[in-house]
Amino acid sequence: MQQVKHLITKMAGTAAQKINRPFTVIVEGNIGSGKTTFLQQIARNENVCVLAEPVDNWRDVNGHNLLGLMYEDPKKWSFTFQSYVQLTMLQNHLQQTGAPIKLIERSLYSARYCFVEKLAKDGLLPQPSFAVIDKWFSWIKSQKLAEVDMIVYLRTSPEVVYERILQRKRPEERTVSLEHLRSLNQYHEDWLFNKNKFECPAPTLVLNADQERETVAKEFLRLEPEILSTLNIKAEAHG
Ligand code: TTP
Ligand code: MG
Repeated sequence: MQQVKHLITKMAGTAAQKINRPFTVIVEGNIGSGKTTFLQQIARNENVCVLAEPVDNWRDVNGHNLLGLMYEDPKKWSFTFQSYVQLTMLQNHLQQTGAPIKLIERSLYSARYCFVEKLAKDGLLPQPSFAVIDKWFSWIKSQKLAEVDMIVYLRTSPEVVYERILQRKRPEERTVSLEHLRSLNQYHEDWLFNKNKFECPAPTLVLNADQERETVAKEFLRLEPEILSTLNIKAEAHG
């Protein structure tokens, strides 16, 4: 959607004087919340570098489908899978681009604060394995290798994403239950909405993503003044 791209361009232009790297937006939300679709609505051109989530890479690591293995036997494969997810997320954060704006589906943060956290709490990721992933995560953060400027949180209800996941029929996700989505939703909510669990690495814009995708994009546009003020930017100075 051309206008969405225009708005992000405007935000990035206004923030450019403050930072010496691309203005980086991460798009977060439960499985099936519409992150990929949202990114696709931002027209691709030389000003915007769009990095969709590397799900296909997770399905073929030297011929191994780590995503599939993780769902089949989480106790055995969660550490392997989440270690690789962390690597591919870091690669996205570090991806060089000449574009002034970078949009990333998910981030190191949601992998750690939602998925890894849940696996550990559910007893599927042993504490020593959790500790290793967390040490890597903390070190990456301390080195400022995953800096972000804005979070777009596509907020959904578990029932809606459950339906979408059933419809899209990703083979690995056939065992995903409504209960699992409710729990994952709570991790996202505590992190990005209630803000009572983990730090938010950037100002967060919350969109109701139960709606049709066109409506979500329109809502994003309608919130322009709020976005700009959240980012402490005076829109009129840069119109
Ligand atoms: P999502 O990262 O939520 O991506 P999606 O493409 O399903 O979302 P959208 O429809 O909004 O575009 O999940 C992809 C799959 O990877 C899903 O089965 C959950 C799994 N996953 C983990 O198990 N651990 C992780 O750390 C991440 C990031 C994903
Ligand atoms: Mg996606």
